[in-house]
Amino acid sequence: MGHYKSNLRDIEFNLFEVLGRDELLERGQYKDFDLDTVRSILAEVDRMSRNELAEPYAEADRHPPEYDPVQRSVTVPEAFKKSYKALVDSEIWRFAIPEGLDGTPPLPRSIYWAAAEMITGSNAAAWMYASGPAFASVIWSNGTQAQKRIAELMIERQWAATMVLTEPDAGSDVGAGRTKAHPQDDGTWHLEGVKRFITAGEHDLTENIVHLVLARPVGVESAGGPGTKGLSLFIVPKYRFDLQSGELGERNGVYATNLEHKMGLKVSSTCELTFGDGEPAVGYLLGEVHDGIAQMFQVIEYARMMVGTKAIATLSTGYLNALEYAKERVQGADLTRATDRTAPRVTITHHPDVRRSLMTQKAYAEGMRALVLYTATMQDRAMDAEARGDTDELAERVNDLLLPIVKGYGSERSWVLLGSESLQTLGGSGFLQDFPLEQYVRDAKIDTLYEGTTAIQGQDFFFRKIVKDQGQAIGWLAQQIQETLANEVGGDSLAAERQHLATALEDVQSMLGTMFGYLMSADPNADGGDPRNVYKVGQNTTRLLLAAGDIVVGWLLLRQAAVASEKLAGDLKPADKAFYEGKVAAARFFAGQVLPRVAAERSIAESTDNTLMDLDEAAF
Ligand code: ST9
Ligand code: FAD
Repeated sequence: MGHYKSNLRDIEFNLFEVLGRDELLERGQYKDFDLDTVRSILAEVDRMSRNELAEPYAEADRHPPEYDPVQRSVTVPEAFKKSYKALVDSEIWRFAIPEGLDGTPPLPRSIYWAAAEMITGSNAAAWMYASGPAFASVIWSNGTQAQKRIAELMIERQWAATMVLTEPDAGSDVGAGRTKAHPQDDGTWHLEGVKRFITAGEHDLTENIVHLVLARPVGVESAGGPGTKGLSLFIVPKYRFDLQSGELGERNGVYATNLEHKMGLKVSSTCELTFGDGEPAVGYLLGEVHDGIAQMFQVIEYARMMVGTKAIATLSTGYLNALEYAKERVQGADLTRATDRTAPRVTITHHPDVRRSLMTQKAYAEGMRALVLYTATMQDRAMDAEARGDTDELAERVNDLLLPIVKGYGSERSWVLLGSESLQTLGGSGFLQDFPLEQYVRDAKIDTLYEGTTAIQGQDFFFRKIVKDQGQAIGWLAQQIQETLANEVGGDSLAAERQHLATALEDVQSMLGTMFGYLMSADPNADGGDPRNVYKVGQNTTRLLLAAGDIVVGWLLLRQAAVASEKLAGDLKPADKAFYEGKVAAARFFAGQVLPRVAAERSIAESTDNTLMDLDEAAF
């Protein structure tokens, strides 16, 4: 058995007992899937994740990919290759691509992300290397007729793919990118520049790698201007190929010129890629339109959901590993007999502080799983509307609103809790490589960084998903929470928890009001407006993101507790009884011990001034 401990029971509870995903099956576009089939898919993913995918986790960390500077190639460890092959052979990727591209009939996205949790929790790097088909679907839906053939070849020949934005001077600020694209007479483009930190930029898992590269076209009217809007998206393969047969031709002029040495997630190769140094790096403009940043955001939105899911999955397995250890580890006497030297020693689960820690981990891990799956239900709605030839604008807006919470809040809470609580539960043993916790901490840290740092998620949440959206999505979400409160979901026994949620919701709404106030007072056209007041907003965007995440998680845990309470009134098997009692306990704990902290965040937001910004840099 590998390191990974899944929680299929809780995944199914979310999907079928709380979110009603079974009701979507066997009808409409999902007519090909019934509940038994879906359960068996999840069971198989669970089995594969705990076995083949989890197996090389430590070994691939200790023997990471190697770079050959002469060949400019990267070799991935053999043990990992087996895992990668198992994942590709499982054909789970077919669920993410359109039927026209040889995908399966549509499966609700919520089921897909439930499966993704287990795969990213057991071996996230394998999931990333195996993302070629998902990338192909972006080329398929945006590409010209000829480019659709590229997408087909990517599937037929199982090519890998990458997303290529970052440059040494353009990280968060993608619009600062300087990589250029020169138009050629034959309709192709030659790319020139250096990109860095490219995940799976080079490896020996597939015969070809298709890079999706943002670059600035040169000498083209109405394209190539400053910032992100001047970027276009190019398909740049490692090897050129015959467009019909896919047979590989000459090597294209894109090379890995470095492999990074990282803190964690080491088996995922992170490369510097140099384009057009000596040989032309030939690319094709995606869809023959200069709309690069919007096209790339189709990939980014998916990747942000994936990164949040990965982080939360890691916290879940971290918690379950910590729990197993805590149930075995005997240390100290029960606190009621602490002064009695003859008192029997107990397992650490008897200590109040260990219980506090375990319940903190459980509540967050399960609450954030609910956050991922609830967000996925918005994708289900959007996909359903699309199948009817319609759009569900509200579902799309709410999905957009929740994405920075899944990614930003999910990764921050997971990474911090993995270190401060999960690893801590094991005491000194947690610091050793005998257990997976230290690797979890190292591997999960990246989730707060790539796909937009937490600061970027916070700004996206406030400026784009709330202000630019004119509060439509957040207003709807707040209304859903209000309805839970007004309908007294969970009855008398959860009244205190509802009160905590109501207070915290008010606190977040008040924070939001305060921040709107700062923003309006930054308008130079307003009476007494001072543009520097936008700094007061900037000091609070991450705070708001984290507080909003706590509200959504608190709300979803409460809804879970209400379902569990109803079940507890019936006749249950012991395992189910324990499960539902755990659900109620997690919701109570989160409401009582986490949500009250939102009041402090509100107070900090309200008292923000600009002294921090006025401080001379030398004083730091
Ligand atoms: C990275 C990869 O870190 C790490 C892991 C790799 C894993 C690989 C595996 C993943 C598999 C993926 C497979 C693909 C599958 C796809 C399946 C699909 C079904 N939402 O605000 P503005 C757009 S990669 C949507 O003015 P600035 C929008 O078009 C590196 N769109 O921004 C907008 O125009 P408009 C990741 C958004 O000030 C335009 O951008 N790097 C959103 O010019 C301009 O917007 C980062 O993530 C959004 N939320 O630029 C960079 N936001 O307004 C982080 C913007 O007219 N930095 N657009 O609609 C940022 O995000 C910055 O805020 C910035 C700022 C670059 C957007
Ligand atoms: P910077 O942008 O320099 O940020 C430094 C600090 O300043 C951060 O704390 C940030 O939050 C803060 N900051 C920056 N700007 C602002 C602002 N406007 N407001 C507030 N705070 C700000 N990129 C790809 O294109 N493709 C990939 O496949 C890919 N994979 C990656 C894999 C790994 C392992 C790593 C480490 C990175 C990867 N990246 C990839 C790049 C990644 O997306 C960037 O590292 C990330 O977007 C941050 O950019 P940066 O590192 O340049 O940090």
